[in-house]
Amino acid sequence: MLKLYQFDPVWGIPNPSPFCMRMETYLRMTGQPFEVYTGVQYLSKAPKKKLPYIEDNGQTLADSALIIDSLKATYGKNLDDGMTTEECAIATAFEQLMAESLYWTTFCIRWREHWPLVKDVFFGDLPPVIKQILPGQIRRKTLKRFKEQGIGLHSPAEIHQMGIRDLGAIADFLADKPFLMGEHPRTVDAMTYGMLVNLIEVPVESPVKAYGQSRGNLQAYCDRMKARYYAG
Ligand SMILES: N[C@@H](CCC(=O)N[C@@H](CS)C(=O)NCC(=O)O)C(=O)O
Repeated sequence: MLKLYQFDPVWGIPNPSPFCMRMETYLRMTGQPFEVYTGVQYLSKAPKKKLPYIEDNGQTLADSALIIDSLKATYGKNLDDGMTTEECAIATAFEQLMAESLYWTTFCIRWREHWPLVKDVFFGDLPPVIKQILPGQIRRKTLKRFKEQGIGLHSPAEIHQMGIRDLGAIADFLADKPFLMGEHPRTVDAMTYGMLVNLIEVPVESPVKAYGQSRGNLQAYCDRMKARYYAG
């Protein structure tokens, strides 16, 4: 059976990583049977040193988007059947907005502005001596990466402004549709749900979260996805 490796769930949501949540949600959406293995220890075994990754039929695959492409090719189940070329292009653009823009905003807010919370949630279980050293080292590396990527060069206010712009685009496009592309849940909904939950349903306060919560259709969308794919 397909094995999914991801972080431990925290904060009462399926996963604190939008990409792990995207992967799990996609598998639930397709009805593919899978087993979940959770823990930060899987990072060192991950082929690209990031989670999620999967093992399936003797193959190890990394990167949620590439895994989804591969599963579509292997199992032939495509949630996007029937979408027009234009709809597919829009869905891809939204996936990239979330994966390449909103994701970085979210993580910058967590790691830069809410470090005590992040430290406690992600590293709270470490043995005392390691807890003194390791989290600080990881944070320094992470902040360096944010700067190299570009997002870390901006002020908190600028980052909030960018996050609100991205969230606003999602809320405006979703409007009163049940799913991002309309009546039917599509692949893009796996990323959308993973990203939105990680912004508006976590105890990480910011103007971006407040804005997301003020757009009622986003919360209603999360409730709909939860009821459909995570009930029971
Ligand atoms: N493009 C990758 C991104 C995965 C990713 O960035 N995972 C983060 C958590 S959200 C991670 O494993 N970070 C650990 C690290 O960079 O050390 C995907 O879609 O799977």
